[in-house]
Amino acid sequence: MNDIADGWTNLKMTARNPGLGGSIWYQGSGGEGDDSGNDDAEHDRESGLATVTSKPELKRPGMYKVLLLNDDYTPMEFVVHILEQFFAMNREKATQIMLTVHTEGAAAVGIFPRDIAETKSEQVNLYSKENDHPLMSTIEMTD
Ligand code: TYC
Repeated sequence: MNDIADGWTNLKMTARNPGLGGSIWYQGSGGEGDDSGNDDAEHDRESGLATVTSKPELKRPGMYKVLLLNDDYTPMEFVVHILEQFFAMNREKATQIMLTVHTEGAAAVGIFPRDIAETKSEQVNLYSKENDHPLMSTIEMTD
């Protein structure tokens, strides 16, 4: 077993390592109670304590799509400008994505950690409002 934490892997907790993992420890063959997913008991060679490893409590943060929504009024050139400025696209890519939104109704324009996706979407909506265009973006969790 590899107990070196990589930031996401759970730590094994023993009497000497009362860590964050929430594991339990017990002596001998007590055996009472439901250790909910902790059936991977092993014997601690030094102390004679049986240790149980809990299931990981940290989950990798999800990624979020920033979606751009079509409307009937925002000028195409303004949408291209948004995609260049906020999503670092070149003119050709920005034009292609803008036309996809125009014809399909919406398209993902980038995938980011949640905070960054939220900020980008808010920036687009604010900048559009400041320029009197109804262009809207939103975010959506990836699968
Ligand atoms: N449908 C708009 C027009 O015909 C163009 C447009 C494209 C608007 C993409 C919004 O997200 C958008 N002027």
